[in-house]
Amino acid sequence: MKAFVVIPTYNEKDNVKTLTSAVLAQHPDIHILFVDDNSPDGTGLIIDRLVAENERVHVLHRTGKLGLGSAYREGFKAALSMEADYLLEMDADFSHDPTMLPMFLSSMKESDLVIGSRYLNGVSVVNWPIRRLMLSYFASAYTRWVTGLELRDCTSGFKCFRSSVIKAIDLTRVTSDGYSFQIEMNYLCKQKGFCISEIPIIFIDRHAGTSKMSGAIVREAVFMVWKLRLSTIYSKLTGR
Ligand SMILES: Nc1nc2c(ncn2[C@@H]2O[C@H](COP(=O)(O)OP(=O)(O)O)[C@@H](O)[C@H]2O)c(=O)[nH]1
Ligand SMILES: [Mg+2]
Repeated sequence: MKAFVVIPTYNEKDNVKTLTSAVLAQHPDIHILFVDDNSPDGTGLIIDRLVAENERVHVLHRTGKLGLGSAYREGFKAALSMEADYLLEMDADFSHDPTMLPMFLSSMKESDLVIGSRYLNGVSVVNWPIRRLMLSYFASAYTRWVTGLELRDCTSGFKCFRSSVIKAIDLTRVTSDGYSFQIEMNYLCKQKGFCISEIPIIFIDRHAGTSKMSGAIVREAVFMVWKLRLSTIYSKLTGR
């Protein structure tokens, strides 16, 4: 079994080394694929050293900041070409707890996509400013309302896909650049009838580095959900 943890990085120099040992320690069949967008803080060079030190660490270097969504699309393609059985998504800032990885893998027995949920049992988020927490919490409620997705956490970035799921989705038609990539992928998985489940996680705000969240990322998500909904209505009406 090969499980690839795909980790997009932009200015994460203080996190990648400790994260690598924490992730690799969880299971002997886990590989890491970093997708670094030419981070100005030198993250890419640190990752190159980690790749040289360990055959389970891989990296995709990109020319500039191209967004989290495209980082995952390119990372998934590369991981599939390295015969990944499972494709995991994880942030590089320890907001996602590496010790949860075995739980994701064991939960894949019954599901095609397992989502680490911050809102399964109330709210499991630590140290986020209230504004940010409200934004995230209501983004899920808004997404449920517009798309009909029945997930408690529609925007979580801690997930595990069976590789056949990613193969079944035409990634060239997935257009989100920012965090609405999570919504779009969840929605396409549901449309294709894959079995999706949520497991509870605790999300802790980052210690090192800064968030890449922006107004543009929020705006993209606000409109993306309507695009998804309208595309379903259109295909129902036209049968295409
Ligand atoms: N390669 C790449 N990684 C990104 C980009 N934007 C964010 N990331 C990474 O995506 C993950 C989540 O970003 P973060 O800023 O922590 O988001 P937040 O937790 O929602 O504030 C982190 O590992 C970032 O380094 C990007 O444009 N390109
Ligand atoms: Mg973060």
